[in-house]
Parts: sequence; C-alpha cells; structure tokens
Amino acid sequence: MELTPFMKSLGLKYPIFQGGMAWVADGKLAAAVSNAGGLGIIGAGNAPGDVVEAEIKTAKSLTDRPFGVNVMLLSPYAEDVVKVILAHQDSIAVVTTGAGNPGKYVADFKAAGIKVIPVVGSVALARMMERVGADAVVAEGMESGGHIGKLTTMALVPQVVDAVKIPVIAAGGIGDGRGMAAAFMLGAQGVQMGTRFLVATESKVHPNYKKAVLKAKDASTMVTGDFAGHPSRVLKNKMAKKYIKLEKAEALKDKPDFAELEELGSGSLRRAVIDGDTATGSFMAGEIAGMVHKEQSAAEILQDVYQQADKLLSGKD
Ligand code: TUI
Repeated sequence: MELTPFMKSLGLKYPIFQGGMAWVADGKLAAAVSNAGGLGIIGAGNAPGDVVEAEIKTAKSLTDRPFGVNVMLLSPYAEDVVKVILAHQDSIAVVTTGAGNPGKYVADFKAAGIKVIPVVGSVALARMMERVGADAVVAEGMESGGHIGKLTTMALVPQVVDAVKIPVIAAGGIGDGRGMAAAFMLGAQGVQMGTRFLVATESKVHPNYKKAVLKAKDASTMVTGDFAGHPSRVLKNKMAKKYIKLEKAEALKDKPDFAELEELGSGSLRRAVIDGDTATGSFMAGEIAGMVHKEQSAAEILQDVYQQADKLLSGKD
C-alpha cells in the first residue's frame, strides 16, 4: 500500500495513529508507537499543563520520530495544554483534538508549524474544520471507546470524504487489518486505533483493565452519559450499570440532578486505568474489544494490522 503524500509528510511508515486516550496514552506509549513507524499521540485528557509537559518531555527523550498530542476540549486545562504544546512546538508534529470545536486554536498551531487534525463525528464539523484551516480530520464513528458522536464509521467516513478536500483518517471500530482495509475502501488515507493499543505491552493500563478488554465479547460495551449530553462507550460493569440506572431515574424527574451523575462519574476513568477498580471504574473501550485477544508490543500491533490490510487491498491471496 502506497502512503499518500500527506501521510508521507508526517514521516510515517504506517498510516496508523494511536488514539489520544485520556490517562492511558502517555509519553512512553506514544514514543513506542512512533518508534515503530505509526503516529504516537499523548492524550492530555483532563490533565493540567505541567503533567502534559512532563509526558511531552518523556516522549521526546524516547523517540526522534514525529509524535502528536491530543487536546481534550472539555478539559478545564485545555487552554493551558495548548500553551504547553506551543512552547514545545519544535518537538510536536501533530495536534489532534476531541470532544469539541478547536476552531479558535487552529491558527496558532499552524503558525507554530504543527499539523492540526481535529476528531469529528459529523460532516458539519468536518466542513467547519476545513474552513478554519485544519490539515486533515479524523472521522470517528460511535463504535469507538470513550466520548462518541452519533454516526457509525461505515456511514460517517464516506460522507466526510465526499464533503471535504483535506485528508480523512478513519476511527471507530477498527481493530485489525480488515477494518483498516475497509476504511481505505471508504476513502480514508489512514486509521486511528485506541482499544487495540490499550493492551499494548508498553501501555501502563492496570492489568485488570487489560484483562477486561481481552475477555470482552462483541456485546460487552454500552453507552453511558447520553442523558447528560456526553455519551461515552465503556465496558459493561457494575459502575456502568449503576450510572445508567441513575440516568434513567434522573430523566424521569422534572428537574434532573446532573450534579449527582457528575459525582458518580468523576474520577472513574482514573480508577479504571490506575487502580484497576472493576466495581467503580469506567473502562472505556470500543466495540472491537471483542476481537482483541492478546497483549502485543506496539510494533507487533502495527505490523499485524498493516500487513493484513496491505494483503487485502493488493488482492494478494
Ligand atoms: O474525544 C473523544 N473521545 C474521548 S474524550 C474522553 S474524556 C471524556 N470523558 C467523559 C466525557 C467527556 C470526555 C474520552 N474519550 N473522541 C473524539 C470525539 N470528539 N468524539 C466525538 C467528538 C466530538 C463531539 C462533539 C467533537 C465535537 C463535538 O462538538 C463540536 C461542537 O460543535 O461543539
């Protein structure tokens, strides 16, 4: 498979991005993916600027290859994280954004020589991003783990490809070379995967979290947070079921108590990733968790996925 000029301009061997997963995607994981020829991405999540800065320094110390940082726009620290990224502009090749509209930051990133690749869940936002100067977009379907939009990857990707001239990277529901090949057939130039990298050898995710992904089946995920306007795909567990129950109860009230829901969800991703707390943690994962069967190094994951996709797309065997 020939890399497109855009993917070549990022200095990649494989047109595969590692999703900027909050709490999970640290400097070490990002460097491992970048060293192996993909695009490693540090997930800022809700972390303050100094914490993100430390991860950028870690990645920089571990790789000479390009890597990126994901800005989670709902974070109270998003503005600080943007400042940190601009201060390290020489070492950061790409910024991706999630959970919002990064319009006001695009010009500053571009002026700093950083490529801006917003994650979008709709054609409208993709068009807007192209208009404000984004270099590419990640079109992410609701098969993804974590915060999601409403459309599926199969429906979203070709519609975004038709709507914009900038390159489109597909995300959501891609866990192996078949998914990658399918994304290319839909017009994508690259893919982004999160769930598959959750269980990478270099991922610091708690063993209980990795185990939960490895034993997941096709129907093991569910979507919480829809009622409060922040739908999030997670592995089914006690916490997710409790959250849904509370959401349903609040939805029946004239004046729903969003604070109570917020309190239940607060810190739950940290409890999953760091503590491996299967009772009160939110184990964010995509629908492809059911086909992730083994822990592998980032390099093995990239090679496996790419080789399978390449074979399928070239029509060999
Ligand atoms: O951002 C993600 N995935 C995430 S962020 C995250 S941390 C979090 N946890 C709980 C609640 C909220 C955040 C965990 N996973 N993916 C990219 C993505 N962006 N998916 C959907 C969107 C999106 C949604 C709405 C992008 C823009 C948008 O609205 C744009 C507007 O016009 O405001």
